[in-house]
Amino acid sequence: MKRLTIWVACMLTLAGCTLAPGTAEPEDSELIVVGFSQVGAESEWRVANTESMRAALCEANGYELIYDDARQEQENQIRAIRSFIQQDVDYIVLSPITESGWSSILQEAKSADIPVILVDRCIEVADESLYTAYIGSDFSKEGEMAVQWLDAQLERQGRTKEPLNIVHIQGTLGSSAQIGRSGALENAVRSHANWRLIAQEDGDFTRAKAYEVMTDIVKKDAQIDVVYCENDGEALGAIDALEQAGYKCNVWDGVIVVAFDATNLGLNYCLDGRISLNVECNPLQGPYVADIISALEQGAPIEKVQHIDETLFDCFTITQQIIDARAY
Ligand code: GZL
Repeated sequence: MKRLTIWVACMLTLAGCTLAPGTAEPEDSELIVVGFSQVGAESEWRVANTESMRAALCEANGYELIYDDARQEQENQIRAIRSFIQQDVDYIVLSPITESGWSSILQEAKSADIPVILVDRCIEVADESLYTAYIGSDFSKEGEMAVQWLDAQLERQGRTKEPLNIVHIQGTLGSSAQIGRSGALENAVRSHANWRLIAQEDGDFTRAKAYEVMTDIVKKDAQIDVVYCENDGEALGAIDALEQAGYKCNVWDGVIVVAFDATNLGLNYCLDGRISLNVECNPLQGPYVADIISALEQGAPIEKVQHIDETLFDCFTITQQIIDARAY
C-alpha cells in the first residue's frame, strides 16, 4: 500500500480539513514498503549481499521488506517485479541476473510510478529513466586490477616471454560482473603476445559448475599456467578439480589461480596460497540502498550511478588478522 494516500490525508488534516466520515485516521508511523528481487543464493558473496540488504531494510529502520529469491532465473525476477507492482510497493530493488531483457517489466513499474533501484549488477536499456539509481561495483575496474597484478607478478618471475596458458572460467554469462571481468582478461590477452586463452567456459558463479568444467579441461592434459575464475566459488571448484588431477595451485611452482569476491572462504584459500590473487567485490550494499531511499523520500538529489571502492588481496600480503577483521 503506497503511503502517498495516507500522506494526503495527513496534509488535509493538518490543513484543518476534516476527513470524510468513515475515513480511517492515518496511522502514526508508516513503513516504507520495498520489494527486493535477489538473483539467488549461488555463492557466499550472494548470501552476504542478502544479509546486508535484510539488515538495512528492516522494520526497526522503518521498512517492510518483501524479499524474493529468483533462484538464478530472470523469469522469476520478472514475475516478482510484477507481483511487487500489484502490491503497490513504494520501491523496487533489483539485482538483475543479466543486463538484458528488462525494458518491458521496468516500463510497467514506471507506469505504476514505482521507482526502481538497481543493486549489485546493472542493466543495459535504451531508456535509462526506467531505473532511478544503480549502486554496485565497477566490474571492468575489478578485472583490470586482476590483470595488472598478473602482469606485474609474471614480470617479477621473468615470465614475460614464455607462452602462458590461461583457463578462463566465466561468471553467469550476460551478467555485468561477468561482462566486466571477462572484458579485462580478453583485452589483456590481446595485448600480451605470449598470453594464450586455452579454454573459456561458463562457471555460472558456482563451485559445482566450475568443478565440472575444470574437470573436463584437465582431461585435455594441456599445460595450465593460470586459471582466472570470476568469483571465489568458481576458484574453489577449479582448485578441487586441479588438485584431483595432480596439479599444485600456487604462485611459486603451481597454477596461478585468480579469483574475485574476497569472501572469508576465498581469503582463507589465499592465506594458504592456493588462490594467488583475490579481488574484492563488496556485497555490503544494504546501507547504500537505504541511503538512496532516504534521499528520495526527502526529495534530495541522488547520483544515478554509484560505484563502491574496492581493493585486492594476494598470497603475499593476506594475513589471518586481515581476514578476522572483515565482515564477510
Ligand atoms: C558481483 C556479483 C557476483 C559475485 C558472485 O557483484 O554479482 O555474483 O561476484 C555472485 O559471487 O554470484
